[in-house]
Amino acid sequence: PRVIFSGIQPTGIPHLGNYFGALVNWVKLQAEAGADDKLLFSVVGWHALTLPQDPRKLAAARSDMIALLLAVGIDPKRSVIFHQDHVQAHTELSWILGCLISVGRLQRMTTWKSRLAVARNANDESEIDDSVLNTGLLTYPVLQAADILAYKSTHVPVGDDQQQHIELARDIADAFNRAYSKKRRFFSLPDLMTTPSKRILSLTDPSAKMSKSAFDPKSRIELTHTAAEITTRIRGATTDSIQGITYDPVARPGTSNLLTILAACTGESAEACAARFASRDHGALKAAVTEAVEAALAQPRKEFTRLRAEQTYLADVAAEGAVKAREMADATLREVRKLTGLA
Ligand code: AQP
Repeated sequence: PRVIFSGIQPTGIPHLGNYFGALVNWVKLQAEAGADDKLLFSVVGWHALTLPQDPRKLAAARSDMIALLLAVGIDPKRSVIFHQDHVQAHTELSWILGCLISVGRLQRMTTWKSRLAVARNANDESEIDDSVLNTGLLTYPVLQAADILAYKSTHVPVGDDQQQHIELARDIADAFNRAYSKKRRFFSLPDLMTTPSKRILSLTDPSAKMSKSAFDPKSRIELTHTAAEITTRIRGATTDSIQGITYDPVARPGTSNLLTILAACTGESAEACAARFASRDHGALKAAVTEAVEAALAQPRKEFTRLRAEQTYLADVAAEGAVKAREMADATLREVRKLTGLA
C-alpha cells in the first residue's frame, strides 16, 4: 500500500499554479487510490512563518485553505486533511533529521540561494542583509522532510518546482536509515510524483513562476477570482509581438504560458493547443484561455463560497484530520525515539 502525502502553505488563496501543479493531481490520486492506500493533505502553517505573516490574516488563510481543499474535491472521508501545526511530532522529527544533514547541503538548495540573492547588496556582493535571512528559510526543507517521513510516506505529489526538496527528503531518509536502522530500512525513500501540467508562470513576468506571495496581484489568477477578474488578468498577460501562435517556452515564454494554462484546463498538450491557434492571434488565444479558466474555476469557486460560511464544519474537519494524523505520526515517533536512544 502507498502512503501519499503532500502539503500547501496557507500564504493566500491558491492560484492556477497550485491548482494544476498540485491540487488537481491530489484529487485524481484520491479517485484512483486503492482501498489500502493512505492519503494525507496538510496545510503547512509552520512553513508559512518563514516569511513575515500578519497573525489575523494567517488564521483566516489557514481556515480558507481547508475550505479550498474541500472545494476542489478532497474528501475528508477518504483523505486525511489536517493542519501541520496540530501535529507536534513534525517538529520533533525535524530536529532529529536536521542533525543528519549538513549546513552546506541546505545552502545549496535553490530556494535558499534565491533568498540569499535577494539579501545580497546589488552594489557590494560581500554585503548581506542578514535581517531577512531567518534560520527557518534555511531549514525549511528539513521540516518538509519531517512532514513527509512522519507518515512513512512513499509518494509525494507536488509541482516540479519541488523536485530538489523531495530529493533532499530522500537523502535524509537514507541518512536516518544508515545511522539508526541498518538492517531494516526504517523509512522508505519517498517518490516524487509530478503532474503532467508544466509549471505555470507569472502572467506579468513569465521569467518567474506564478506565486501566492508575489508582489503584483495581476501576476496570478486565484481560485476564487470572478469571471471579470479572470478576463482582466488574461487580457493583461504579457505576450510578444510575433505573428501567429507557437509553443516555444524559451523564445516565447508569455505566449507559451497561456498555452500551458489552456492545455491544463482542457487536458490537451500545449503543442496541440498551439496547432489549433497557429494562424490566429493573441486576442483569439486569450479569449479561449479566459473561457477555459472560467469553466475550470466556476465549480470550486462556488463550493468555496458555500463552505466559507461553514466555519464550525471546517474546524471539525481539521480536528478530525489532526486526530488521525497524530495517531500515525506519533507511532512513527515512538519507533524513532527507540532507534535513536531517546525512548
Ligand atoms: N507556479 C506553479 N506551477 C506549478 N505548481 C506550482 N506550485 C506552486 N507554484 C506553482 C505547487 O503548489 C504546491 C503548493 O505550493 P506551496 O503552497 O507549498 O508553496 P510554493 O511552492 O512556494 O507556492 P507559492 O504559490 O509560490 O507560495 P508562496 O508564494 O507562499 O511561496 C506545491 O506542490 C508546488 O509545487
